[in-house]
Amino acid sequence: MPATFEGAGAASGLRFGIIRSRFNEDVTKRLLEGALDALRAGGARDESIEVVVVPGAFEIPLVASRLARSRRYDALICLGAVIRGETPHFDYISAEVSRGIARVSYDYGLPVIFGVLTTNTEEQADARSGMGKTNRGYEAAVSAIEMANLVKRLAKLPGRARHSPCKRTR
Ligand code: INI
Repeated sequence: MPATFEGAGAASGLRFGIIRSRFNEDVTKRLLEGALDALRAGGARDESIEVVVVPGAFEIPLVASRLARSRRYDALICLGAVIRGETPHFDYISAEVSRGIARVSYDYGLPVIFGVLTTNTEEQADARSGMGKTNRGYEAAVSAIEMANLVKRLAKLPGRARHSPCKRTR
């Protein structure tokens, strides 16, 4: 059987950064509560969690990039709510925030989890930020724990020995 790698494990001993946008604040505060519930349930201590608040979802990637650059965290969790009914530029904001978050993740080799709701209505946003495990913030934090453990595990895999160039003999 081939070796299989999964990110099983707890959140204890890991550091998490959370970026929460203030736009649609009722929703994003509930996403934050969900994320904190999942991290605490996984064994994370409050001292290992830091929360940064930004004005809107559009600003999330910049702060994610700054936090990733600090090398202070094992995973970042991005929480926001973009609701179509409220803006003609819904498509621009949701495209940029998703692209930006993915880019930070690839650039830094760090799990940067997409916990941004993009919904057509406020009702849909409410439904995805309620109590319990279907809260998108809760789900995002569960993914963050899994990915932080997986990336740590993969980092310990030995690489292949490099070919050393032949020495010239006279
Ligand atoms: N930001 C959001 O997070 N959600 C929205 O639904 C939203 N709407 O509707 O416009 C929104 N706009 C603000 C945007 O994210 C930036 O903060 C703003 O454009 C300043 O750069």
